[in-house]
Amino acid sequence: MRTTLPLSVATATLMALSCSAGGPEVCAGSESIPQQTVKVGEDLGVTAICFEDPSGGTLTYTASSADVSIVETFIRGSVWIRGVAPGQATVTATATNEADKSESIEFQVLVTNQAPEYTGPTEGSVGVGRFLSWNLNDSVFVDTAWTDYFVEPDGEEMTFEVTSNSGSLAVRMMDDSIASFTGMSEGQVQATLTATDPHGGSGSGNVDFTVWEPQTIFEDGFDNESSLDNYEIDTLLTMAAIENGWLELAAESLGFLGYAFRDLGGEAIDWTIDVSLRTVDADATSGIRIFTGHQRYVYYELQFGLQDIGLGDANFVFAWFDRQANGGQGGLFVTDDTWGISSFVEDFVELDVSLTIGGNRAYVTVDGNTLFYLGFGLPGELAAFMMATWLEGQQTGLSSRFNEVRVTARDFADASPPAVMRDSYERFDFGEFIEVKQIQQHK
Ligand SMILES: [Ca+2]
Ligand SMILES: [Ca+2]
Repeated sequence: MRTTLPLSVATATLMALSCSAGGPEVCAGSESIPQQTVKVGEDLGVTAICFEDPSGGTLTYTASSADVSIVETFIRGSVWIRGVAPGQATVTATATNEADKSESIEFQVLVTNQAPEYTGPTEGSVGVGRFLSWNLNDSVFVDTAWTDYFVEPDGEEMTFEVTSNSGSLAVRMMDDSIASFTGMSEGQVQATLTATDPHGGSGSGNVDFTVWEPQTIFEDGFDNESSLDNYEIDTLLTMAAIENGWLELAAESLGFLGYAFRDLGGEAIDWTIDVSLRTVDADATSGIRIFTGHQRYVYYELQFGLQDIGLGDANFVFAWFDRQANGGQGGLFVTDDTWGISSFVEDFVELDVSLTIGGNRAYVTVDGNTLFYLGFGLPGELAAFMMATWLEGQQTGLSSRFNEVRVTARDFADASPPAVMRDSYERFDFGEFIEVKQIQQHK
């Protein structure tokens, strides 16, 4: 009677036959190598591999991976593996003797998946009616250092989700990676951010949000003549008048602004300035300057109306003044995002403009549309502001108009900070800030 060998025995017999005749052999007891487990980026020497040469000669080793996108092999005396991406692949280790005879053995490698981990901020705040957006693929400044929102140890793509445990904070993903948070009503809210990798591994982090009610620091609808008493106006440079609920500012001197300046006598923190404005003359532009009280970044400027800013044509521009630029002469700076031609601004008659700075971001909306949004590390205080008319051509006496202005903020600190601001513009001559400056691209 004929006996049929079990398949495994038959295979082993065949292998032994094909690889005999004086070649290297797998050590007795090492015929089966257990699955090896590594993480992405981890190196592991496969100590279970054992070959011997019956003739006692020297063996050299090689190894290959069936899928180098998952695991790579290399030789460091013996066979080593390195995890490349989560998954499973077969590795073949081969020993060759001096007579060029070889023997191989296969084993499985599992590159384990590591889930994303939340490393971003654990606290946030936003005012009612205001918003924040976080790019979760990006990093964020927390306390004293930059940190990623999420770390993906395997370097894989993540998909994101955001939830909120209260209607006080509306949340949503605006695109693949940008989470937005909008304050709806005062309260303490927990938002949860989750990232998931392609293998379904996920990690979450909770962010405790304070949704605060902005307080009105200053507002003026220009309803009567006495409004003018609220502002410092240089009558050599500016003709100011109030008519039908509008403040009109005509610029009387080339190279200077026509302006109405208001010192708040304190510092607004985490603030928004809302202003509705219009240009009257095509060769004049209209906008606001915000004085920060900071010695170096003295003011921010937001201007509307068609003009050539030196870098190109723009119908809006937001810039900041850096006193240390240009060898100490100071200069105005923009980024790509903060100037240009916007359809929201084109052919405007009256614009409702809102500029918000604080909490490491700055953004502008016009008529409810977001003009730009920036992660922003410059000073977040508002100590004073001016509404202004800029002349673009060679004609003086041109004007723009303002329907109302309102400053709202999370906090208002009176006392010492404005003295710093006073110092910053009095000591260095206030006139420095009412000249028209050339605008530069921030690098
Ligand atoms: Ca992963
Ligand atoms: Ca008005």
